[in-house]
Amino acid sequence: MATNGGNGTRALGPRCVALVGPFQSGKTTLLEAILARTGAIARQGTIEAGNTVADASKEARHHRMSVELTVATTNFMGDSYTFLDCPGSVEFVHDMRAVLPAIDAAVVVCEMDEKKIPQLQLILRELEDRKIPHILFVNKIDKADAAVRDVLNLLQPASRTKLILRQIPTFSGDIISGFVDLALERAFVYKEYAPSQVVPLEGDAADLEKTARFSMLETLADHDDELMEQLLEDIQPPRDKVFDDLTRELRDGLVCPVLMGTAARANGVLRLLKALRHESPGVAETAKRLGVKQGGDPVGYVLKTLHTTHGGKMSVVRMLAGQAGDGVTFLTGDDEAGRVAGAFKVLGQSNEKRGPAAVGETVAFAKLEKAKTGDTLTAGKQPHSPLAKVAPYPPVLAIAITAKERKDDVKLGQALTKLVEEDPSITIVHNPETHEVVLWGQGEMHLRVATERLSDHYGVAIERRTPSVGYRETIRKSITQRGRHKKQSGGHGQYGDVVLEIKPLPRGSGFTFQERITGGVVPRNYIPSVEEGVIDALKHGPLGFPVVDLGVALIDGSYHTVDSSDMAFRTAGRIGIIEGLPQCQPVLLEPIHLVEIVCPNEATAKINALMSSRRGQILGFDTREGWDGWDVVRAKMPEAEIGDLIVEVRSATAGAGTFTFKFDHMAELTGRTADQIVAARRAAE
Ligand SMILES: Nc1nc2c(ncn2[C@@H]2O[C@H](COP(=O)(O)OP(=O)(O)OP(=O)(O)O)[C@@H](O)[C@H]2O)c(=O)[nH]1
Ligand SMILES: [Mg+2]
Repeated sequence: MATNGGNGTRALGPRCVALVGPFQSGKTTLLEAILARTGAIARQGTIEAGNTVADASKEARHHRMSVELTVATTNFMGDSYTFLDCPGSVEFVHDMRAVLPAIDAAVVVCEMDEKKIPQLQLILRELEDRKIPHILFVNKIDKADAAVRDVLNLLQPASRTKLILRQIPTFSGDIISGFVDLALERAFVYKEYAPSQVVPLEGDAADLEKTARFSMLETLADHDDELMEQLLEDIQPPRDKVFDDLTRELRDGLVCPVLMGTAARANGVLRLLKALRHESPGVAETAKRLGVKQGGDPVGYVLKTLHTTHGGKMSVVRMLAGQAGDGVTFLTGDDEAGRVAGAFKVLGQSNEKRGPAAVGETVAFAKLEKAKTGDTLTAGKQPHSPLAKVAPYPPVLAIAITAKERKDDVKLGQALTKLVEEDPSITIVHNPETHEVVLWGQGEMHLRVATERLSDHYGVAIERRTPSVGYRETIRKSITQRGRHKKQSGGHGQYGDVVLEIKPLPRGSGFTFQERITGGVVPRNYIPSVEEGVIDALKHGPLGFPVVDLGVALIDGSYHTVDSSDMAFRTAGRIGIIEGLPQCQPVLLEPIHLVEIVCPNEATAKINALMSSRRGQILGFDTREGWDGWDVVRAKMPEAEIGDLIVEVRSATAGAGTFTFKFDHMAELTGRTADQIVAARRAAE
């Protein structure tokens, strides 16, 4: 570790820093400001002009939001920094979660907006759980008012880690025109697209600074007895000591510093970069946190997988030990991940071929055919134990898709494989019953972007539908039914004759078949064919759905020595069911799931009402364990109502609520809803 002019111990080596934060807080704009400030780009682009380095995909530009991770490497004061601009939308949160294990620090971009506090809380929890040092950057200060003085009171409830205000705003009239850095004890005025200018600290600002600085020091002193004594004895602590404490307590996760600025004008960006440079940890600490040893085989972690149009598959990898480049063969788990065919420096969508990546660097490796996001790679003989496991959240919304043109079926299959490789929070399920390909994802926008990508990026136009609900039908009455198949047309005839006893069985029994033939009225060898015919007919009951929970017994019948055949008895069995079931009072069955919704507790009443309005049977609610201010609501709910539930859950909870569900039982459904379902099924057929 080198020291830097007394400003604490500065970490060495290339850094990897994620920009995270609630939806639309200004992360992509901040990246733009950082890249402009550090000279990676000549001019700062804007979201509105559609010319930012991040969000360069057609989908991101179109929706004016980040829909995937953007990687950008730049240099600041002689060190290499890779910034990872993460999407803020909860629907794309997996791209953020997947990078967290291997980063040195995160900048949490947020706003002075009460409505975004629950989302901020979710993000801070992820960082706290993974012990990632993080700095809050309160953005859009250009729009803030005097309430900004109260920023800690607004933000602290979202953080379990103690927040520590590092800067206070200064005003000219009602407008925030600059800030005082409480550690440096220096006042600055903002300059548009240029470093802030130092001005004398005087007047009101000087008084406010004293108070704010004291409370910053008090927080630091919670973890430093010496500082505590100095404060009690009214001794001014040396500036170096303050910086040392800020650095240590940030790295140890004891505090979370709060800075502020206006990304759109690059205000406050230089101070943020300096805080990262001097105070945030580097790869040595990160490797230690992950248990990666230095001096042995090269080790890397896959942050993201991309399928680029020209370069093919690219794996964005943070090197945590050793160096690796072109020609290196990596292992992942017990398998070979592939051989690197080119190492690239990444700046948004542009790649620049480069030499081997040193420890700490974040680069894209081409053609690691078997590497997946989240994999731990090693260039040694033995696989490295996985550094982290980031399972995507269970999906909450589904659409059924088909290629618009049949000829694209194979292409669609290949594209889906790549889509899931790029975004593991998408799941593909083939429904054998309906032959649907069902795409499961994290929300409406997530699925929309996935389908846009299929057509724009992979060239497969698709059609989308609401996926079918797994309805079934059953019967409520027993009958005995004859099924006869007799055909006498010229030469060889067909003859099969069966008597079936059909009776309802308890819910969940499925289907049973018995034979109670006496005296060989139906010869043994034909009985399996009768059963086949019955099973075949049960695939499509009188209401149009598979029939379950019934027992069928073959009790009587007759045969013909010449005309009887397997085929004829199969048909007889089918006829028996087709003619019998309508008389058995068929009834629709719908799947009911056990749903668990988690939400901030101010939304619990709304969630309860929402569940009831969707035919949900509320089982109760509890406080969510380990989550202050959150509840979990449990209910039983028909599958049909879960379809787009997430949309309303999110709107009732400022985007923070979500749910999981699992199949519970099948329940009878009668009345108007049932009639509509049956009519729709008929129409579809
Ligand atoms: N007034 C003001 N607007 C800003 C500032 N930074 C960003 N914006 C605007 O806020 C909106 C969102 O900015 P983005 O940079 O896309 O925010 P983001 O956090 O990357 O958004 P997602 O990635 O979709 O979560 C855009 O309209 C920006 O122009 C700022 O400092 N001041
Ligand atoms: Mg963004």
